[in-house]
Amino acid sequence: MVERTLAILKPDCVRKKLIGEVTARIEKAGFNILGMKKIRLTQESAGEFYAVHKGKPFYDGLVEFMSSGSCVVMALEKENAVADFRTLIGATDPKEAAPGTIRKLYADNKGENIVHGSDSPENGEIEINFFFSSRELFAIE
Ligand code: IDP
Ligand code: MG
Repeated sequence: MVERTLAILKPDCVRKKLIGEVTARIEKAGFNILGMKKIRLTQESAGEFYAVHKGKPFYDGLVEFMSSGSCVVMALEKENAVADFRTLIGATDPKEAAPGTIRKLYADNKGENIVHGSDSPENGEIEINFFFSSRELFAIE
């Protein structure tokens, strides 16, 4: 099934000047980029985006990190996009990520792990709508 997933190139990705390399890997893996922009999350908006993790020990650090600099958000589309994107990025902790995955290649630790991917098609739609209006999404024609 053709699905959509949200990708966030996190502040560590932007600081390391890896926007181009990570985007190239995403395109080479077959994802269509429907929308893409640079944003800066406030602590409030980062907290809202990651509300599902509220109360977990890493939540405050996650909100701090995600609002510490700018991010690039992308709406991606592909057959089986959610699972395929998570395969491309690898496990949350780069130490556990498979060889050749984006997190294995570029991430420093479990918190600063370069990229976000949605965890279900339903959340993919919700997360894309968090950042993009329908007027900002364009199919490849
Ligand atoms: P995911 O990004 O692979 O879906 P989640 O469990 O949804 O992983 O966690 C969201 C984000 O919170 C992770 O990408 C990472 O930045 C951070 N995080 C998750 N678990 C930990 C942890 O144990 N220590 C530090 N940060 C964590
Ligand atoms: Mg997650």
